[in-house]
Amino acid sequence: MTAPVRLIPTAPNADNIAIINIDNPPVNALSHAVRQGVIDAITQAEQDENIAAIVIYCQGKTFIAGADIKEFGKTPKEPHLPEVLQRINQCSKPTIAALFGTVLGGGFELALACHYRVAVRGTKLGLPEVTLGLIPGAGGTQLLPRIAGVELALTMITSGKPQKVEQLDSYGIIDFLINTDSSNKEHLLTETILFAKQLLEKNHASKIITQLPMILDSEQKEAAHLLCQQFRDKLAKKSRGQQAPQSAINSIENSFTLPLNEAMVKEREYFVACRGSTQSRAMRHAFFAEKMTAKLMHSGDTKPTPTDITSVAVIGAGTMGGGIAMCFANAGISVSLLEMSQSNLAKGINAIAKRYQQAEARGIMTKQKVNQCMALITGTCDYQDLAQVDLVVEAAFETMPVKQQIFSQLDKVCKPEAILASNTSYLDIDEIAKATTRPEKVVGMHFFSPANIMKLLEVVATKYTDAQTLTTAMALGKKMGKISVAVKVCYGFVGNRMYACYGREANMLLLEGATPQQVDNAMVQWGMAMGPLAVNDMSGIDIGYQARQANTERPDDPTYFGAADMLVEAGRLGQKTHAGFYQYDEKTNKRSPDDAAIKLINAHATKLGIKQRNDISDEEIQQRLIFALINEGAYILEQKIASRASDIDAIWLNGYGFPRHLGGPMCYADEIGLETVVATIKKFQQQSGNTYWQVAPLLEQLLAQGKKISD
Ligand code: 3H9
Repeated sequence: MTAPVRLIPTAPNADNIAIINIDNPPVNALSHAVRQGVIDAITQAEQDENIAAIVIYCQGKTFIAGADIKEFGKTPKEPHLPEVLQRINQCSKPTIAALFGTVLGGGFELALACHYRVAVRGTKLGLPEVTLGLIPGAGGTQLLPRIAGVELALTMITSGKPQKVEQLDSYGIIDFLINTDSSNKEHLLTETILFAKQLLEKNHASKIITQLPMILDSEQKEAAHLLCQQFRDKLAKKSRGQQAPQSAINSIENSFTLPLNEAMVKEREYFVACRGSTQSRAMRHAFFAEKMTAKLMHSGDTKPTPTDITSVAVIGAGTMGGGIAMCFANAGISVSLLEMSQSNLAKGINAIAKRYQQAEARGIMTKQKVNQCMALITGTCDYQDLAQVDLVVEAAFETMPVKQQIFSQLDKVCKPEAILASNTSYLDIDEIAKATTRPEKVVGMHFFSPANIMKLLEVVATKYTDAQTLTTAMALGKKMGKISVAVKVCYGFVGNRMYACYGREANMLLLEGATPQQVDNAMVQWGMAMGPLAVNDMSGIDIGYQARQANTERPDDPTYFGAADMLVEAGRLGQKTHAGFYQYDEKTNKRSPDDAAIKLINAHATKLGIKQRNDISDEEIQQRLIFALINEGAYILEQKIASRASDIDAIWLNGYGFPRHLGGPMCYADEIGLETVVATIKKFQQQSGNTYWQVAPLLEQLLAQGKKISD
């Protein structure tokens, strides 16, 4: 194994300039070997009299993208990153970082510790630590505000969002911006060496960090405190329940109240506390769970290469079909949108144009990008126009006869190698595939609404889908920026099947005497983005009602979704009728509790012979909804509908607003312990006496073996 860090004592055409060459694929993370290697290289360069300046340069696709996240769960090993950065900064010879790619976390901190920074256009700089439940732990909260100001530091550190160097031009972070992009890395190296030569010619010395100014007068200090408070208040709502953003603000505040060395010590304390927290463990789990979804379990040795998809068709120009068409267009793929009539088609395309206009108005997309996307979308009412597309996604009505008829028609007109995908949320895709002569090329691509916004894509393999088709659908998802998770066929697949158990308990609790706002508040308090009943009102209670009516596997139990079904039959469909579990103001759509709904639910409970109680606690609501999810997730794993527990977590994090700092339902189960989970499920089974609370055998088995779900 070659060392990941090498000192090249003489750069091309510059005898007195050394290069510290870092080569640690895939993203040059600051693993222990890299940290040690950098210290050794700096020491060696300092001792070498022939070396006058040092360029830090990386091989591969990016400059250092941060600390090695895999090491965070292990015993920390010296040298720690702050020590490495201090060594770089206190080096008596100028150190210059040559930046390209995604310069993130510890990578950006290392660059800030260098005396100078050179970058190519398009380089992204960021401190994404909060997305991992951390704060920058090697000077980021001190160096960034000192170099670029408190406001930028607060924005970048608390959002975790990287920014392009061009956007940061006026902040004094980059000393020299090269007018090429990272595709020309040799040019970056040549220009950085030239920059170093010029520094030496002009006799520029090292810029030791302790000399960085951060002197604010009392007025400026007051303004900076106020800004910190504004961020605190904003993030208390936006990142509800998360520790890291608040710790980051505290640490940034130290940058103008404490001397650098003291503030650095405090930063490290905050970092270490965050690193050891359950929140950070859960968020690191989420990071790797999302990366893992892309790794398909292949039965053979050969891994199929995805087919290149350059043109697609979408059947149905409704809200879902339109959103799916936008996903393809956004990824630069041409889309043919098929509708039954010209008027429906015109309506669908107009709706897409409106959504793009909104994106442009909000500054999410440029006019140029909107025009490019719209130019990629064409409409047709003729199936023959789909003869040459590489892939079709059907997003038509959710009934088996309609889907089978569409697939049979597609099979006749599409080229033999075309992939035929269905966006069905519940229906048996094995049955849909049978309507074609190419069942191996049929797959589910289950988008979540709004399709152009939601990150999740369930890629559903039928029992006929071949590896090539599955790999292609997964790769296409990635190209569209989705978290694609491969799952197998069952009613509702992974996400909606679990959601049915969650919704079932929410509805049951209403019949038992909880109010809609009590259920929703308890779940929001627990960390969900929205309460289940408010979500149901938003999407339309009738959608689930119709799906349950069509489901032949639906339990023969009038209490099952009894409250929701009764409300639909009473004409209360949710926001669209201004009445559902709540009432909605006709003008503003503002939600408020509705006594009429509560009366209807209570009367229905009496009709069903359910004795209501007034002792339902928030804890009971939270446990019943979340443990129902965990139990169903365990059945799903046992039945191999999902390949890994972490895939289930990725689905819930990206499709259902599960709080990231709790890592997903299966991660959460491991965190609280299977003993508690199993004992509580058994208690609910005893209390309810119904069959919904049968403990999944997998949970019992893991508990008996002393294992976790993630093992
Ligand atoms: C930090 O720096 C703390 C410091 O402040 C203080 C320390 C004291 N470590 O995403 P990709 C792996 S916190 C380990 O598919 P892309 C990833 O798992 C860190 N592994 O590529 C995957 O592995 P595999 C702050 C990492 O081109 C492979 O690399 N930094 C790390 O689409 C390729 O990843 C971050 O949070 C890592 N840091 O995107 C950056 N990063 O092939 C996190 C990646 O086995 N990383 N891997 O599945 C990213 O945002 C993206 O990976 C990046 C590349 C944009 C860099």
